Amino acid sequence: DKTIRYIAYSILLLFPTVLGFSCKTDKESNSSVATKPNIVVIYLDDLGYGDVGAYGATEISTPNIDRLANEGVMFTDGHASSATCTPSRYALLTGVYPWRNKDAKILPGTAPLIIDTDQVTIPKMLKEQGYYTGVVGKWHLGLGSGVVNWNEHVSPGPNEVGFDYSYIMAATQDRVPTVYLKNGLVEGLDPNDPIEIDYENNFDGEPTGKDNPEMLTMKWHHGHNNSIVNGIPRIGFMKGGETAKWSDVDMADNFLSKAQNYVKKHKNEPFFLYYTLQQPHVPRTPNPRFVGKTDLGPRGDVIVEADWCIGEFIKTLEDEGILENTLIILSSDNGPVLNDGYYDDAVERIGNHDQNGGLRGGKYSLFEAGTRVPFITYWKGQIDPKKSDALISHLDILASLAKLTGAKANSSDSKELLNVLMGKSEEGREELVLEASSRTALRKGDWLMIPPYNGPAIASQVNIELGNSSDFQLYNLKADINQKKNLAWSNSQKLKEMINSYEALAGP
Ligand code: NG6
Ligand code: CA
Repeated sequence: DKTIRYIAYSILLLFPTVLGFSCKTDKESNSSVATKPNIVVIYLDDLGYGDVGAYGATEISTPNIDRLANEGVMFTDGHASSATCTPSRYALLTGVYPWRNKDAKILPGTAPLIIDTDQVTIPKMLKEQGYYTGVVGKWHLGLGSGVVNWNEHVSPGPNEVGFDYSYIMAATQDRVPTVYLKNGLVEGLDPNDPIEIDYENNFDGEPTGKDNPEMLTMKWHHGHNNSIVNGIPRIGFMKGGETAKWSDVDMADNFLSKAQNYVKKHKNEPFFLYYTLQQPHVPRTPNPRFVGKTDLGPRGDVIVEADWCIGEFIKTLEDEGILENTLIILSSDNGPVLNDGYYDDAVERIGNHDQNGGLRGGKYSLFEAGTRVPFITYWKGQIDPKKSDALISHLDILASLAKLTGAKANSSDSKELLNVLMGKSEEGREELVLEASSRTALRKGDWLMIPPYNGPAIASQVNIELGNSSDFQLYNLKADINQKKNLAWSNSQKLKEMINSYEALAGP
């Protein structure tokens, strides 16, 4: 009788599981049924196509990103909208091509917010579907609407474009102000030591990287010779705010713990988290725990650090019992660069590492390495492991998440590709306009067309081919992924077709 009770009890215990399982099968057979899993976008800064083990890196070990890639959908043709940060982040959050917005360019730390507070954004859309929404990490989409007073509540910013919670650095790690803002307020600010920021003129008597090399722990190569914070010369001038200044070597741990706390606090409601890591953007400042983890110097070490953070973050989802109910999308805002303005051995110690993964160009470039980045979707129990060659852009995340959660999104630039994100289809985009520093190019099928652009073929300081040429360029990426053979004149029919499509999409 004890045994019978035990069996009955077990059946009772099992029942919800069985129910849950049959629900799931239902869901799978009818993809139009909206669900509300947690959604996390993990966004790295300047991580290259070849910087991740799963994408071919052998000199940097990234087991945690590899796990997501190997157990989720690993896209081989996934693109950031642009080859620099601000426009890519604008496109990701709004689903709108950034070249439609003249302000979507690399922003100084004093730039106003470039997302309209009336505009649709992923967090706004998800909020309407009952999500709690948060951003932790790099912002770089501007703050305020004119001159920002950093000693008061800074607004509009992330909280005005859909985020319930924000914990951010305003711009980049190499730009002032070098402080964190929590929900619009500078964290740890002493009101008796107010912050002043200027991107043109220094404040009287303040040292600079240019004039005070003796104070530097990291040397500047180009740009980056204004105010000195923690021995590192930055872009822009800053005075005051001593107690609020961040510690560079603790930034990764700090963002991680904020992301973990966010998950713990909101695990019982559907949540959206936009977790934007600062690595491997300059200045590369690995925590001492990670120094020497690779033979590549700080650039390699901070990638290992970022991978560790991602592993810890996933562990938190696991420990809180919500990994199976969380869709993770991981990517990078633009392609890689070695020397981006500091001497940090990235070039000297590159050895056998290929940050581009064989692609031409890099950050700032219209060639493939500018925008083709690691792009992974992972959802334990819902997404089956797969390598997908579908063409997909960060632009498409908005419309796809709308479909997933039952929201309405009428952005024509953002294509609804939920089945592609879920690994159920390889029918990605037919065409995509790529952008690099306001220049655009057209991808269509296997073809890429770059119109003629003035300007240097190579950005000499960063040593990256930009894609500029006085001629049209036409590449067949299927036959020539390295973009070695310009077919513009040998295939004039194709060129004409591409020019027509380009003009229809992105022309004046
Ligand atoms: C450039 C900086 C570069 C980096 C980039 C923004 C100089 C000379 N170079 O202007 O170091 O900060 O802006 O990178 O200042 S991004 O990933 O945020 O787009
Ligand atoms: Ca970037």
